[in-house]
Amino acid sequence: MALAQAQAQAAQLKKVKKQKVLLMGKSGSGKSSMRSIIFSNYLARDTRRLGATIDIDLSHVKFLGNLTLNLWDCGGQEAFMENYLSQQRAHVFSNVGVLIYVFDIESRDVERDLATYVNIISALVQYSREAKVFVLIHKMDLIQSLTREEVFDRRVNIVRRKTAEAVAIVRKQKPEQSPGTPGGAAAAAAAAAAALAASSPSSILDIDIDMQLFATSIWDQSLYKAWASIIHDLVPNLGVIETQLASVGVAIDADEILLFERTSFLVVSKWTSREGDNNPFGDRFERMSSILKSWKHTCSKFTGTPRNAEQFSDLEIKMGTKFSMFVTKFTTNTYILVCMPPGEARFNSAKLNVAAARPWFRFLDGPVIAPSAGAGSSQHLLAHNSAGGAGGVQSEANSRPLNI
Ligand SMILES: Nc1nc2c(ncn2[C@@H]2O[C@H](COP(=O)(O)OP(=O)(O)OP(=O)(O)O)[C@@H](O)[C@H]2O)c(=O)[nH]1
Ligand SMILES: [Mg+2]
Repeated sequence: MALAQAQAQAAQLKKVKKQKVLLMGKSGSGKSSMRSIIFSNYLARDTRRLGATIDIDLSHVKFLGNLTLNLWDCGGQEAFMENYLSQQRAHVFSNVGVLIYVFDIESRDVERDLATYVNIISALVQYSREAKVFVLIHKMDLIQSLTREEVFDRRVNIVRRKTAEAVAIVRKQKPEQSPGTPGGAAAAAAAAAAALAASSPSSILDIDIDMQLFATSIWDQSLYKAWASIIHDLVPNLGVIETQLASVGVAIDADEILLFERTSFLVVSKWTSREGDNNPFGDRFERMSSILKSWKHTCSKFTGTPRNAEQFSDLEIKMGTKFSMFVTKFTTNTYILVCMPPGEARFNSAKLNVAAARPWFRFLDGPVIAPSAGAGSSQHLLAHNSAGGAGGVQSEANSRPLNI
């Protein structure tokens, strides 16, 4: 039984996942800006220099070792949008894993924006019914902070209503009619609807869109919260990562552990102790992403190295009797942040043990060749726990990090 489980887990660790991610929304809404900040180390102010995207800017973002995001940054000028909905309809909307739709909250033509959104959702539902939808209500920094929540809530209600409308359009769509799409597009849309209806006639009726909405701005950490949620569901082997992080956390008696992807500094996974759960700062995860990204930029500025270069391998913060924390290069594709209760010996021991745990997270860097490497790892770390409290942990005096 255990062997079968280990084999299944090992097979999973070998898989490389590709995801088509559509980034859509009106021209100037901020799509390329957020993409450049998250994946290309741009500063928010650098985005003012970005030109409008022409047609589709396709990029392949390698996220960890076994996830590739095929990011389709779709220029939002009207002529392009019409083209995606007509001539390029099947090409753009087929096999989509995630649609990220960006609304500019300051847009003057809300009705028109919403009408376009409805058309996009209808096309998505026709071609990629299983796709997840993330709606970002963007440029929230332009709204007075006192009314931000209210403005966001109002927009959420409208978007949800419009999404339901889009689904209703697809439900009603007869094979021979396709509203709102001209010429060849009508034929393409009708054919798709017909194929969908023929394959499973009842399934059109229970279209249920998996949708999440976020208020975002490139000027604060809200962008990291939204994008961490987007990638969270896409990361392969998340269960394995979570289990192993928990094992490390318990073994070293940490308050909290965060695992970051090394370029974007998005939180891939986290573990919090019961004590750590009392932390009142619910936005600390995205704040840490934002702080570490800024730290990286500062390092680059003062060392004269390119922003994309690896800027630091270790960062330690000791806050007297409150807490201590370290961020360290973990695997090739990740950094790990460990927050500990105060205490020098505990801190040093945690650093050694985190270094010793590295080999068991090697699967984060790519498909695992030897099945035992990933599969055995959680058992090994759990053995540390079951040894009972600090007894299972390597102590500072007698431990050495593994040579890897
Ligand atoms: N105030 C504010 N401005 C933003 C924000 N995000 C992006 N911008 C600005 O909006 C402008 C347009 O951003 P882009 O990212 O080029 O817009 P886009 O959606 O890619 O536009 P197209 O490529 O034409 O579809 C830039 O000047 C950005 O600096 C934000 O959160 N707040
Ligand atoms: Mg753009």
